[in-house]
Amino acid sequence: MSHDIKEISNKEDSISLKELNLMLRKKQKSIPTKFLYDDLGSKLFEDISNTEEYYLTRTEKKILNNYSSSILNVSGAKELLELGSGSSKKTKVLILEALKEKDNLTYISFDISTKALKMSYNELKNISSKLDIKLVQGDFINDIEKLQSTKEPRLYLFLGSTLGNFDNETAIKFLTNISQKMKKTDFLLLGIDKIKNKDVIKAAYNDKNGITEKFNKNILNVINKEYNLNFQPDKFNHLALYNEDKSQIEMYLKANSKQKIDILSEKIEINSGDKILTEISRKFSDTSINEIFEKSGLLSVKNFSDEKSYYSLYLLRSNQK
Ligand code: SAH
Ligand code: AVI
Repeated sequence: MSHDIKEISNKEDSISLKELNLMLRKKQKSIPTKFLYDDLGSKLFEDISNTEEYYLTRTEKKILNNYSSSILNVSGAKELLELGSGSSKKTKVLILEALKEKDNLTYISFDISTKALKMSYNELKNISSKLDIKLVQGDFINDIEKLQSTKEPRLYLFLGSTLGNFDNETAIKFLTNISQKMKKTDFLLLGIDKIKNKDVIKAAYNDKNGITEKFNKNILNVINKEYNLNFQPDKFNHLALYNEDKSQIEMYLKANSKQKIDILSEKIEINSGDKILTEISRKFSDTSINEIFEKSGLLSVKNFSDEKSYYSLYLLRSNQK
C-alpha cells in the first residue's frame, strides 16, 4: 500500500546550474549537502546508522527509549511534525509511547527525499489505526513557512544531529524560523551530537566497510543526473577529517587525478588533490548550543542525555510567545 506525498518544494528554489558552477570554482569547492539524499543516498544513510562506528543513531534511540514518556508529559503533544525524518525508525519509539495515552495522533513526516518518506510510511503504517500519517516532500531551509499550522499542541522534531550539518548562520536562521512558527503550546525536540574523544568522532565518518565513502561519492551521481554533468566518482577519494578548532567533521571528495568537468559549455579544471566539501557535521558543548538557542528565540526546558554524555536531546519552547 502506498500513501500520498504532498509536494511543497518549488523547483526554482533549488540552486541553479550557474550557482553550482560558482560553488565548484571557489577556492574551497563545495556541493550542497542536500544532494547526498536521492533514493540510494537515503538507503546508504540508513546503512550508516547501523554501522558499529556510527554511535549517533543508537545513542539517540537509547535516549528516546529512556525518556519518551517524560518528553511527552512535558510537551503534551497531539501532533508530531518531524523535519528531515529519514526512515522514522527512532521516532517510532516516541510514537508508540504517545499512542499509549492518546485516542489519536497525527505524525507528519517531512523530508526532501521521497525514498525517505516511503521508508517512513512503511515503518509506521501498521502500528495503529489511531495514527494518522502525513507525508510532505520539501526543503527544510526554503519551505518551513509553507507548513500548515493547526490548533493542536505540536511537537516539532529535528533529530539525528541534522542541525550539525548547518553553519552557524544557517542554524540560527533555521531555528528562528521554527521558533517564530511555534505556538505557546508547541515544543521542539532537537537531537545534538556532543564534543567527545576525537577518535570516536572520526571513526563514525570513516566506517571500515566503506558505507560512508559510498554515501559521499553518490553525491556526484546525484548532481550528474540533476544537472547533466560528467563527474566520475571513482576519480575521487572519501575524506572525513575532524577539525578540532571548529569541533566539526568536514567531509570532502578529494580528486585522485587531474580532470575536466563540462559545465555550462565551459570546463572546470580539477587538479589531483583538490577537495570538494560535501558536508560539515558539527559537534557542540552545552554552552555552544545554548548560545545558538538564545540567538534563535528558543528556551531549553529540559535536556536528556546518555550515560557517556555522547549525545543530547533538548526540549525547547519559543521565548517569543
Ligand atoms: N532524522 C533522521 C534522518 C537524518 S539524515 C535520523 O535521525 O535518522 C538527514 C535527513 O534529512 C535525510 O532523510 C534527508 O533526506 C533529509 N534532508 C537533507 N536535507 C534536507 C533539506 N534541505 N530539506 C528537507 N530534508 C532534508
Ligand atoms: C544527517 N547527518 C546528521 C549525518 C551526520 O552525521 O552529519 C549525515 C552523515 N554524514 C556522514 N555520515 C552520516
